[in-house]
Amino acid sequence: MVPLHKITLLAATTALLSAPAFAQSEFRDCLQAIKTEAVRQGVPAAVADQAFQNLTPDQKVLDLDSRQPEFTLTYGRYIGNAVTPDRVAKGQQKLAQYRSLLDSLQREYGVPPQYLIAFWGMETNYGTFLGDFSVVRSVATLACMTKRIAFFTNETVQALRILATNGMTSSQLRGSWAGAMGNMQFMPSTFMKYAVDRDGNGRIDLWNSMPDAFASAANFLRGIGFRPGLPSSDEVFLPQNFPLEQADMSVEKPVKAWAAMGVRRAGGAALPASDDPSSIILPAGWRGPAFILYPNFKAVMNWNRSTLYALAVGILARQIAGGPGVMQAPPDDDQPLSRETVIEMQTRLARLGFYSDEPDGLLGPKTRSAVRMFQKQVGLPADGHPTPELVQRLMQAVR
Ligand SMILES: [Ca+2]
Repeated sequence: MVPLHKITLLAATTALLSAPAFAQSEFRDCLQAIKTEAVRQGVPAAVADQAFQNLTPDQKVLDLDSRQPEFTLTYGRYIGNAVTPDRVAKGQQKLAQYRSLLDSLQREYGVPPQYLIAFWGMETNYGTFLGDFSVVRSVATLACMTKRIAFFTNETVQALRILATNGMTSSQLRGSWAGAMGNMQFMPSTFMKYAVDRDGNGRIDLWNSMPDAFASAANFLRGIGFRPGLPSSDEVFLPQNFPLEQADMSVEKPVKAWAAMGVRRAGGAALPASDDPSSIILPAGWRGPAFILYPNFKAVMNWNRSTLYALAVGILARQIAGGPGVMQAPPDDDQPLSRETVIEMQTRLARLGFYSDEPDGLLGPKTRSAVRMFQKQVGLPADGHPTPELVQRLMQAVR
């Protein structure tokens, strides 16, 4: 069944496009403004004209863009889908296949081979899903027909720069519906800033050249802060008396300080003797696994803002390199919450004075921190993780 709010959104978009003459002339004006900026950045006018010739907005892109997740992602479900035995096995094969290239990239860029393979697996399932949308059309549609004007205007300008500098036609520039391209799903701006021609044929080809794709990913990771040293994260065991309110990304301590509190690596080994700043998180609550996040976790989050994505990269990389999987299972009764439930929860947390933002249905750090305050107030373990039981208890406590 299509939920009501989606019907409304679809109706709104359709209404917008049923005034085609109006929409089309607005779209042409928008493209003209993008072309002006592209020319200012050195793109030949002819390249922009060729790319924008007969270009129309892509309704499919707008439909995909207006889709909102109806449920929160649980750690268990996300990691279960992202780190499958098949993905680990394929990753190990790919690691062996590209070993010498990846070793030389590690020497140059400081990024371990298993991370490049893990990103490849996460982004496109090792090159299986590259996306077949026209990137110029996608990013121009998003620039001209959504509210993220500045971001996608720049992406469109950068896409035109790729055409101009890399000798491509716009029909060759294919990617995901939101403009991410090639084996590593680079946005046009990332391509222009970080992509490199590793195989030396004079063109950057992130679709067909694995040397180009891997070297570009390594260069990007180094650019966004990945440094040789500790991995991005490790699974840990917490001592019995661990103060749960410190399991939060905003609480940073030297690795040694966590070790002194009794935190150990999962399995019982000591944490690395390091002064690097680090945090502990409990992505499925206190009954699930705990992770320590090292500085490289932030670099991985600069690639993708999702904490679960970044955890998945670390877990996958470890297993691809032959390491163990996660030892502690998530609680099997952990349920995704609907957007509406999260909004109800936020509204009630606001009435208690624990939450002050606009209720948005998203489980971000502020909502988790508000949940923690409620848990403390009613004497529950303060892990900031909303289970269905907690939501029920909150609904009963606040009306
Ligand atoms: Ca090349």
